[in-house]
Amino acid sequence: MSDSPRSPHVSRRGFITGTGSILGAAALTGLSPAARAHTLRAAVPITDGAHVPALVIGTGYGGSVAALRLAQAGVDVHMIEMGMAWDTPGPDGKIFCNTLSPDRRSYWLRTRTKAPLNYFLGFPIDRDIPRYTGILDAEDFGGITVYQGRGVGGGSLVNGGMAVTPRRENFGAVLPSVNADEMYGVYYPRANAELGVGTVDPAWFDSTACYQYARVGRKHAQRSGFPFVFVPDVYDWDYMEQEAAGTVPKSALAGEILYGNNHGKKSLQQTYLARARATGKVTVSPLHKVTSVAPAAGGRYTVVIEQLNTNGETTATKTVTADRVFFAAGSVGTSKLLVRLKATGALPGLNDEVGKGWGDNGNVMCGRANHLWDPTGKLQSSIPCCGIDNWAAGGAFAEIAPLPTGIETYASFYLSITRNPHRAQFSWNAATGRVDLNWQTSWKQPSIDMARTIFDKINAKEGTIYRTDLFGVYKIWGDQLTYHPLGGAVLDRATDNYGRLTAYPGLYVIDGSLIPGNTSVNPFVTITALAERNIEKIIATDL
Ligand code: FAE
Repeated sequence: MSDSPRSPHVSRRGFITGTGSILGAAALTGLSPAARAHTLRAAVPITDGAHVPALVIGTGYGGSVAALRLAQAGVDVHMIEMGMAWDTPGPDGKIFCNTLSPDRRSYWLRTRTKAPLNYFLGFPIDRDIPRYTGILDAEDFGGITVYQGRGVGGGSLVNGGMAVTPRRENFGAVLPSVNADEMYGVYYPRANAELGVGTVDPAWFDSTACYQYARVGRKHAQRSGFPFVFVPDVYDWDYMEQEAAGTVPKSALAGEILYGNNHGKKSLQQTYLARARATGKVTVSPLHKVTSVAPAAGGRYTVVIEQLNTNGETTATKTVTADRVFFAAGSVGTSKLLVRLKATGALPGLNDEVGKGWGDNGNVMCGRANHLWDPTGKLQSSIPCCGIDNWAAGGAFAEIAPLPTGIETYASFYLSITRNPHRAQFSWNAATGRVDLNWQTSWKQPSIDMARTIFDKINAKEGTIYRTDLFGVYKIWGDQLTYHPLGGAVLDRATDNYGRLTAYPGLYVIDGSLIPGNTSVNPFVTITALAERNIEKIIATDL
């Protein structure tokens, strides 16, 4: 591990002078979809009866960090991913579809889209699509829909790329058992450097049409006395400037987000996973889903894996053995697996904290209706780059989000992250054979109240009102969902302080399920940094 600590506050150009790997990743973003696909294609599906030294379940942030660092330590790694590889262009020449024309590539095994913002001017905007192993899973539980990325790269494929390090004064509440000095001195800088984090050039921000919506958001925040902050992102800002200049194919400026970005965004495919594959020691099996992990002879584990077709049907069941298994299936995926395996007798020794401590990172959305003299612009970059920080005074951090509809909406749109205290639990339902989550929709009320500390004040100051046409018929708050599932296998509770499932030597959790429900900002930098911390310890002491 040769990375040198860096400031978590990485400047726009700062990361470009960093490691060669990051330069390589940045260069990749400008390639055509076909060229990117060729660069990334390396999948050799796992075979029935195989033995692997390290098996990683899932290819999101936690899984990618684990794979890279294990491979660099000389360990052969096989990654199992239930989603597709997303390395092959479709008939339109593009790997991913955009938000304006969602097709079968958009949703995981749905026959109708389920857009997070699903109404416009009070009319539903969801549409029928063919059932397919698409990229965005809108997973429904009783009281909440949890959005997650499906495919090689996990959430990095679908997310907005907002790469935010929590304020240090908030860290004690985010991960109480973790040494903050180590995180801010070593692991946050390492994560930021590897992910290729940068910020928009403020001068370009002030002049480009595609951030008019964000400038309106800034003006309104500042006139009400709220701190406005630029938010780092893993999008290639130089590429976006070229998009605006019309010299390269458009992605952020073509409504690409939620269902993948064909250019510009440095997803894990361009960063951690590219480096992992370059070691020659990491193999990925897409469209493979882990269904069981149980102890086997000789301290190994038996892992059962279903191979899927693009209709979601099982075409083969494979049983392999692994010396070590890393659960990196995301907060929901890992929690569901562990809860089921404990309840059904495969891993009965898991402790009673498994499934507990799940939170939604306090997500809640809303829109404000602006005056006709305050347009937000018909061209909106799909990549958010700024926010309103009222965490200390009101318990809310609101990102100023785009509404990339292609028409003037006169709306300001926000995703707030709030200090919601509620925590839910996953439990095994033997009658249905499913894992349930006991989150209640009414538990969003504290989030709404915290978001209102910002937007009631802005509305009063600006003489504006909330939009009521974006989440239903006369509905102000997008309170039915989260983009940021966290917890379910909480660090130092369900696991030891480094993610070890101590009853089963060789089993580890290394994803967002370790974080107890809230990060005060967007979560993936914290998930990545924590994974860096934990895998370093595991490699040093367990291998
Ligand atoms: P994750 O990235 O979800 O990866 C888990 C992987 O495991 C997925 O690829 C699954 O398909 C796979 N998997 C699950 N179960 C199985 C199984 N049984 N067998 C095989 N594979 C399996 O986990 N965060 C930010 O910080 N900034 C943002 O701007 C941001 N925007 C977002 C926008 C959207 C629409 C969404 C959905 C999320 C956003 N997030 C954002 C959240 C972020 O993507 C998320 O916290 C991380 O991706 C979670 O990382 P994990 O490694 O925990």
